Amino acid sequence: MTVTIDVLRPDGTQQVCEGTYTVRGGIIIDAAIRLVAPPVPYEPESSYPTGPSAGEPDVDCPDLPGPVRVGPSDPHNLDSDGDGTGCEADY
Ligand SMILES: [Ca+2]
Repeated sequence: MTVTIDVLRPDGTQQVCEGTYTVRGGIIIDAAIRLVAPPVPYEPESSYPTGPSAGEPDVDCPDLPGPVRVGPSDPHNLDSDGDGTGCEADY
């Protein structure tokens, strides 16, 4: 039996493992599981609050208390370096 396992570790990183279980008589008698992808750091941007939506009047960084998550659309042009987080430090 071939399996793929998504592992969410206690520190917030994610791993993907896959491998083969050998089952005989309803009992797992052997398992060969290996790591497929290295740990992916938990998306730090998700700890920021979501930025203003496109429907609001124009918002600039001084109007906000700190960094915000803007996503790829960035309707208020708050993300100068395009990494998905607006108003990081340079305002
Ligand atoms: Ca940015």
